[in-house]
Amino acid sequence: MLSTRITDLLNQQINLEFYSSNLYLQMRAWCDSNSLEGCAKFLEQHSEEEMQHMHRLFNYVNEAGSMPMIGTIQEPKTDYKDIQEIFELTYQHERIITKEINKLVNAASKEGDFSTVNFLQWYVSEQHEEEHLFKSITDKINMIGMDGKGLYFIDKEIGAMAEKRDAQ
Ligand code: OFO
Repeated sequence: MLSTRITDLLNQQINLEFYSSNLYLQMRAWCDSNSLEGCAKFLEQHSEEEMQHMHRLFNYVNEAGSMPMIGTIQEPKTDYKDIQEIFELTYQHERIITKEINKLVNAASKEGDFSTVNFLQWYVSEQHEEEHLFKSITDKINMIGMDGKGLYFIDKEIGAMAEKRDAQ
């Protein structure tokens, strides 16, 4: 059985994963409407992954005999300046998620709730990968630059990353 504090923190995380999924879906729509098909595909894929992260937490809370609660989900921003802003925001967002996961691990550990600590290890590894992935994309965008054909190549490159993930 989870303590009230850990249940509340896990529910906050459920909410955050839901928000992440909506945020990436909204960004996908912006990319689609700007003919950036590769970026749209990548963000769609990530939106789906975040929904899986949400379900994983939701099921854990349920299986542990507590009540998962969705609550009100923050509205994502709809308008973006360009693709550089989008991927900088995704990187910043993933860093926030990492901090929240670390807080959760810390709280569960302090309570001696090792089942939750163990469950959260998957998220710890996932965040390490995600931060690395989004950082590498922002680095690539800065390297290629968005002038001339830059934007076209960025979209191709990010689309190829999405295809590679699909094939895994
Ligand atoms: Fe992209 O993060 Fe979920 O956990």
